[in-house]
Amino acid sequence: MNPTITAFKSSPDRGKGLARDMRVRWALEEVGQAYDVRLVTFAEMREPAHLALHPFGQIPTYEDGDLVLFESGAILFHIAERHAGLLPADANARARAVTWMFAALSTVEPPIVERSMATIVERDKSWYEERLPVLEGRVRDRLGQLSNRLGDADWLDGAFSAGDLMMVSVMQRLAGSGLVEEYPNLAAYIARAEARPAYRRAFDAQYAVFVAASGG
Ligand code: GTB
Repeated sequence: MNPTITAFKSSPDRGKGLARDMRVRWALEEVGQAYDVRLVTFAEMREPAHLALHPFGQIPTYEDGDLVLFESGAILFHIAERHAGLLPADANARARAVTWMFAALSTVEPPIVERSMATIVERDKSWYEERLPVLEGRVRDRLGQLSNRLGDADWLDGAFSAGDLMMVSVMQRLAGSGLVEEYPNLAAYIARAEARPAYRRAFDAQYAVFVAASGG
């Protein structure tokens, strides 16, 4: 039996691959694990059947036999632990890769999401023009630090790992903002990750959902 993940039946990002099922799809593609997808509407996400899988009524979830997981970080970590390809064999290198996963989720993603949410829900507020530069400053702080650490390397710590997958995923939400382009090594890092065949397969699979939902 393949694991089953959930994803938006109709993603608000209109096929751009920004919803968090994308990082799970990408991880599964990287390790060569086939998977099934159950598409859910916003209404279905509030129903008891989905809340039994995800207490906060969100996507993605992950089901494999008796195991039910939510939180993209926990799901990615589980996939990376169970399969070769996303975490190094060496114990210390493995711990560092996990550290980058946490850094992506706890240190880099929050200011990016805060900025993104402001552009969606605060655009018509009186404070928006004043607040946006503050939020973008916080994003720039993190991108600058990450850029300094990455330097000329291809990946954050040796070979591509779950840490890179998560870090690239969180930065993708800045697409169209122009912020990543201020750090050419980060822009190249994201492009390098997006050129991976596993990423392309994952992207195409979620894009096919958008095409189908739009009647294409
Ligand atoms: N911490 C959780 C995780 O990492 O799994 C967060 C999960 C989460 O935020 N899920 C979102 C969700 O289910 C979808 S991915 N939202 C519905 C709800 O809360 O009711 C976040 C997302 C949504 C849309 C875009 N977009 O349109 O660009 C990007 C990202």
